Amino acid sequence: MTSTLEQTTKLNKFEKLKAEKDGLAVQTEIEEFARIGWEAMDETDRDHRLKWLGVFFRPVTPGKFMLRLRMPSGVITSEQMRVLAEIVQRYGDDGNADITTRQNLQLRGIRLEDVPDIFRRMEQVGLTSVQSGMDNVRNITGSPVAGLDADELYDTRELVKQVQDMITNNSEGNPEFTNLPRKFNIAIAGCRDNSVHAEINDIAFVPAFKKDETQDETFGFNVLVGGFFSAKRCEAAIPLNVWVKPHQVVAICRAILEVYRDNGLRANRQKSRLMWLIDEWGMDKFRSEVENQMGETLEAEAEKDEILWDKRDHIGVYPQKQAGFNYVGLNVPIGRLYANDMFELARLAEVYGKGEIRLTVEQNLIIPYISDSRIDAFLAEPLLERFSIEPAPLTRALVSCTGAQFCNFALIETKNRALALVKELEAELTFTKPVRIHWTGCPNSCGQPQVADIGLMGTKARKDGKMVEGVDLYMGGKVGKDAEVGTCVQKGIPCEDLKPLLRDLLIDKFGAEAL
Ligand code: SRM
Ligand code: SF4
Repeated sequence: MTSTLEQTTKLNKFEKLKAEKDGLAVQTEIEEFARIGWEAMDETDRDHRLKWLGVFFRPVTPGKFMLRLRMPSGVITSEQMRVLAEIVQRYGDDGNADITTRQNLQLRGIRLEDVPDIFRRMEQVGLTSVQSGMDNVRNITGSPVAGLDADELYDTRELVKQVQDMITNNSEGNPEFTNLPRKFNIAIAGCRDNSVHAEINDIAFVPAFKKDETQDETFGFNVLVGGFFSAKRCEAAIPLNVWVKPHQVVAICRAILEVYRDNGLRANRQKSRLMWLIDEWGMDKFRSEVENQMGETLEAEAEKDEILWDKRDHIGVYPQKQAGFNYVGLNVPIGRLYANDMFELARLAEVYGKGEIRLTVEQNLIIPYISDSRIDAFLAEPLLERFSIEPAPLTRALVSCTGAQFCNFALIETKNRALALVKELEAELTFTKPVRIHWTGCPNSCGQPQVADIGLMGTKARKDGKMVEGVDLYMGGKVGKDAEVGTCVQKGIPCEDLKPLLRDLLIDKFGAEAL
């Protein structure tokens, strides 16, 4: 029989560090870490285990940590936004916040000595960052207009919250789910336009009706599983062939997570995401293990789902289902917010709305509940000159991952370069519609180049015999109804040669015209 020690020595670095000490154990040590400082800390705790609390050591900016929150369905109140603004304001030029591709916020410039106090202040306003990194379930996404959209089929906010609460034990931290084989993504869609990119999640719930015995339509979700992007492999989620009612969502998430936790492949980090287990077992076995874990037989999937629309970006003014009220989507170029922006957004949401802000997976935001009579005054607010409701067509749909400014995986600078390039192209071309350009700094694909019209993935390219920053070009990503994952069509384009190439592409394939 192999001893535990022998087993541990065969494990890869990450399995080893989790076996030695659960990531969440640092929860009780955070005061001590804050006291001794990051330089004196055990490196494994600092570089890895702190991520279980959402605190990310940044080798690019040592001593200035990133704090990744959890924001179920991307909903944040003015009060919460103000607390986060105060947190980043303290760090002057180092402090800012990025809206992420999972409807979430990441704060920059955080000093370790402040973390215990930051956590206390977050807790007071109902915010948490627990289990937001490493081998945990990421922020759970839902429609950003849930509860507002007259055409929604189901308001998923409460379900998203319940799933988060189950996974995190109501934000206390939950050792049941702190040692998954790898990261894990969940999305719950209640609208018709697939606003969550269901297809790129490990579990996705998509709306679907079934007829009951009396031929009445009952609302539920078809369940998709195994979608993911990684440097080595990208897969769209595939049907579990199961349909669940809303009240079964938490239970099936729990069952899938338990099956994955206990059986998922752990030897090779590149082959540990859920789809690899599904490959190994086949879908029938996977489904029956999930049913065993739940202790019930699940209904087969509904014949068709209700994702029938193109994806909306929500930028602009839209009437809500609540008569007399509107939600207004603002474009936040490359998702970056500074403390003053955050204070101002909190104020605007309170003065004109009901103190609520929503974030989108396109790294933009929405302020709901603005009454018809207040719309004109709201639109005249100075912040809307920068966070526009009518941005230029490329800026409107631009998404970018963090890139080299803060991320040590990055092969290239992304956010600033992305913005500068679309500004130049917008000055030279006219467009009939927005073109969705997504930048990602390395093959990890955090900026989701595979869902874009034009996806750009950082790489090293060769120019005049020298290695320079470059991109691989992705095309064919389709979102909304019949979503499809795009693929690489050209490799190794030096960034300095990109502008003419994109210009031609926009003219040839997307109907742009030279000015
Ligand atoms: Fe990501 C790792 C940023 C969405 C796939 N991702 C990282 C790290 C934590 C790496 C690191 O430690 O530096 C990045 C932090 C950089 C920083 O300082 O900001 C990072 N990922 C991001 C964010 C912030 C990009 C953005 O600018 O919006 C997104 C945060 C979402 C959130 O709120 O939790 C983000 N990452 C994604 C997505 C998109 C999605 O979920 O829809 C993906 C592809 C989908 C997927 O995971 O299936 C993604 N990130 C990865 C991977 C590759 C995973 C894999 O299975 O191989 C890594 C690397 C890893 O986990 O080993 C990674
Ligand atoms: Fe960093 Fe790469 Fe993710 Fe961009 S895609 S945030 S460079 S890990």
